[in-house]
Amino acid sequence: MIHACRVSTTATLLLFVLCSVAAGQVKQSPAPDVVLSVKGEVARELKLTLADIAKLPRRIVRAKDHDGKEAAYEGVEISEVLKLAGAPSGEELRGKNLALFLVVDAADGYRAVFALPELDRAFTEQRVILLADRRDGKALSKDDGRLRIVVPDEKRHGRWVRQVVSLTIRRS
Ligand SMILES: Nc1nc2c(c(=O)[nH]1)N[C@H]1C(S)=C(S)[C@@H](COP(=O)(O)O)O[C@H]1N2
Ligand SMILES: [Mo]
Repeated sequence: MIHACRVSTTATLLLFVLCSVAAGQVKQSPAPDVVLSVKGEVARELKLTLADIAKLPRRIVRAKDHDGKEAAYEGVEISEVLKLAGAPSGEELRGKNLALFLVVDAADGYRAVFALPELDRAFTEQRVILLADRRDGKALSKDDGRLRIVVPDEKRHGRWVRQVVSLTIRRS
């Protein structure tokens, strides 16, 4: 009886160890639903899913796309994502921090840069730079990808980065 009990205790322990190892391995592989990495000179590097992004304050802006068509773009301001990552903002954007910039990377290797004050409410009251995930109430097109930058007040569309995959804060 005692012997049987020991065997089952050992088996339970073994099962526990195996399960922990398996769980650890699952944790190590990147979550498949991560759509955006935020990294570089930030307090906390982030890997965000669309659900994480949906929890941030949302905005809708009307803007003309590259074909001259007006549309309602919905998403979150880049500044909100940077705030979540603890990137310097507002009062902290002084001295050496004014040499910080944001690199937006797309899945096709396209990249565009923004200076941090361009994205900061303390510097600019009405300017919106949006990380959009919807257009006219629908998910973005396949070409746009899951996330696209929208800069409503820019007449040229070079910085309207499609298929955004990461935001990196760098120091020049
Ligand atoms: N990922 C990615 N985004 C991009 C580009 C690109 O080549 N790759 N081209 C840019 C340029 S130069 C312009 S003018 C617009 C064109 O927008 P459209 O593809 O919606 O017409 O997308 C911008 N965003
Ligand atoms: Mo362009």
